[in-house]
Amino acid sequence: MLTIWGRNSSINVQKVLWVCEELGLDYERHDLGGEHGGLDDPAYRRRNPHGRVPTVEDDGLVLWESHSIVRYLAARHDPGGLWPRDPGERALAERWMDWELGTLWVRFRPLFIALVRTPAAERDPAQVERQLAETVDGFQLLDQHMAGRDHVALGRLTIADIPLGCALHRWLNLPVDRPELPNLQDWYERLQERPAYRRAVMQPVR
Ligand SMILES: N[C@@H](CCC(=O)N[C@@H](CS)C(=O)NCC(=O)O)C(=O)O
Repeated sequence: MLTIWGRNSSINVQKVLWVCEELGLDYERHDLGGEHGGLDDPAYRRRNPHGRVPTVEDDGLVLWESHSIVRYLAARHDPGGLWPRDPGERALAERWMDWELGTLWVRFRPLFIALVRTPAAERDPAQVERQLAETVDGFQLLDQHMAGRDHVALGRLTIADIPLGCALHRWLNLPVDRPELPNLQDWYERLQERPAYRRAVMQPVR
């Protein structure tokens, strides 16, 4: 049985939950982080010295870093599906995971923290404007990429869709003025047809 530690409001936990739901994996989840605390508990730190969520344990294997977990679960349970077998095809999918973590989220996270977790009186409007412009720039790139595509990479749902589909839900539910990004809107509508996406990702944005 797969064990997952992490609150389901966390974008990084949602990536793991979406894969589990998509593949019908049996798992148990323990709330941790955010209002649940527990990240500094010595027992948790022994599993995850980084002290963040998610962490998983699968048959004695302990893993943290959401994208590593997504890769592991997809490779173990869905080779040829979520996990592209061909190294070239896999690289085409993985680059979008890396782009989400290393570029898009780096821009989007500070904006998210400012708008959702910071009281309005404590926000720096000029900074928020800058963060918004950078985030819009990232989602515009993705919108252009999604023109004429049903999925982020290859012709099916793969590991590439997982982080970006999670980020998309946050973006489209953030209390902010957004430009029209029609390809992303279409993609969001298609994602919502997936029960696994609705169950794992479509949590209130907080
Ligand atoms: N790169 C890590 C980041 C993990 C991370 O920062 N998780 C956040 C939640 S999204 C966290 O643990 N925040 C502290 C908390 O929830 O209390 C990953 O992808 O797993």
